[in-house]
Amino acid sequence: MNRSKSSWDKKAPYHPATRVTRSSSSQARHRNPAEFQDCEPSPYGKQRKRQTDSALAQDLSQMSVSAADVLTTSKGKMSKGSAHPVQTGQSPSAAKSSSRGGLASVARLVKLGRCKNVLVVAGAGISTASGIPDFRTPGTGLYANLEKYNLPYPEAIFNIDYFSNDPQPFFSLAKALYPGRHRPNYIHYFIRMLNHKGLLLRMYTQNIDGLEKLCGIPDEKLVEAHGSFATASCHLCYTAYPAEEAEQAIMNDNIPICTFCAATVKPDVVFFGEDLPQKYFLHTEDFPKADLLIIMGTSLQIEPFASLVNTVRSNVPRLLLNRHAVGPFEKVTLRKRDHMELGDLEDTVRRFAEMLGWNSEIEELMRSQETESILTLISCPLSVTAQTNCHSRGAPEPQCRMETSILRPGTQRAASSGSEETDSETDSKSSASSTPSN
Ligand code: CNA
Repeated sequence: MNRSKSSWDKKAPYHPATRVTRSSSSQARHRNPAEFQDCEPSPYGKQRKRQTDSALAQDLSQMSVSAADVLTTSKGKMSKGSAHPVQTGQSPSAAKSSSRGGLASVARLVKLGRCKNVLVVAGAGISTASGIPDFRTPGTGLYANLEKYNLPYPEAIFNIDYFSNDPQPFFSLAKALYPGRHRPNYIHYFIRMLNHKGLLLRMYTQNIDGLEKLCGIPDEKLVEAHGSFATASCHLCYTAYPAEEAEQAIMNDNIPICTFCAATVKPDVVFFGEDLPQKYFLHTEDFPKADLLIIMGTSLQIEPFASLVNTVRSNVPRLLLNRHAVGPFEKVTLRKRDHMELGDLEDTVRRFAEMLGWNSEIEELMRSQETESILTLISCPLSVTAQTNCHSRGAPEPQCRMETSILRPGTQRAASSGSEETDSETDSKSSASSTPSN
C-alpha cells in the first residue's frame, strides 16, 4: 500500500467525546446512567484508550472465554470478547420461553395507540437482506471469512493496536462495507415507517453500512453507536481528515496518512477500546421514556451497546426479532412483557407490518425510492464525476453501479436531508398514525 497525504488542513480537533467505549460481554452490567454524566470530555478531542501490548495479550487470552462468561466492563469501553463468540443458538430453555403470538400482541398494542415512543436497537442482521454479511452467522459471517488476513484472532480487525501495525485487513473489510454499495431493504423501510407514523423515539444501530440514512431515517432519529464512514480521523492524534479523501485512498489501496503526525487515518468506525460517539448518550434520556423496545438482528455481544436493552423500565414490552434468542432472551424466565419472534428477520418484519396494516405503504415507499434512483440514473451521465454529483443531490446509488462507483459518505446525510422528503417533514402529516388502523 502507498501512503497518501491529505491536502486538507486538518488541524481542527475532533469534537470531544465522553468515555464510553466498546467492549464485548453481552452479560456485562450496564452502567448506571448517572455515571455517564461524570464523564469528562477529552481536552484533546476524541479520546481513545491506548491499548498496550499487554492489553492485546489480555485480549488474546480472552479468546478462550465463552461468550456466556461475565466480563464486566466497568469503564464501558467498546472492546472485544471471545474471538470465537459462542453462537448462542436457540437454547431449549429459550425455545420454551419463546413467546407464542408475541408479534400479534405487540402489533395489538401499537394499534391501540399504547406505543408512541418506540426504540429500535439493531445490528448487522437487519442488513443481511441487503447482501451485507453479519459478523457471527457461521459460514457467511465476516468473522468466519477472515483467514485470508492472517489475523491472530478475528476481532483483531477492529483492534486499534493491530490496526496501528497493519491497517490492511481493516481497509480490505472497509472496501466491502463502505456505504453506497448496497441498498436498504424492507426492514430499514419498516423502521422509517415507524418514524413516518410518528412512533419512533430513536433508532440505535451498531451498523456502519449507512443504510439507515440512505433509506431516509432522519439524522436526529438515528444513533450510529459504532460510528460510521461519514467522517475520518487520525487513529493516533485524532485530527480530522476529509472522509472522501480517506475513502479514495482506501479504495485505491493506499493508506491515508495524517498530515499532522503522519500516522494512519481511519474512518470513524468505533474500534474495540474506543469511545462511542457523543450521540450515544441520548440513551440516558431515551430509554426511560420508551414504551416499546424492538431489538432486531443483533447477537447482543458488544458492550456497552448490548446492555442498553436492560435499561428500559421493567413494565415496557421488549420484542426480539432475530434468528435465535440472544441476551436477556436466552434466560429461562423472561420479563412478563418480553416477546420474541424467531426466524428470518425480513419475513418476520413483513408479517409484523401486515398485522399493523402498513405493508402496502412500506412497499409504496420502497417503490418511490427506487423510482427516484432510476430517474437519477437516467438524468446523470455515467461518469464518476456525475455520479458524485448525483449523490450530492441526495439520490441513493443505483444498484447496478455498486461495483464501480464511489459514494461519498458525507453525501449520505444529503440522502436523508436533501431533496428527499424526510420523515421529520412528514411526521406532522401522520399524526393519525398512532391511532389504530384496524
Ligand atoms: P452479529 O454479532 O453478527 O449478530 C447478528 C445477529 O443477527 C445474529 O444473532 C444473527 O443470527 C442475526 N441475523 C443475521 N441475519 C439474520 C436474518 N436474516 N434474520 C434473522 N436474524 C438474522 O452482529 P451485531 O450487530 O450483533 O454485532 C455488532 C457489530 C457488527 C457491530 O460492531 C457492527 O459494526 C458490526 N457489523 C456491521 C455490519 C453492517 O454495518 N451491516 C455488518 C457486519 C458487522
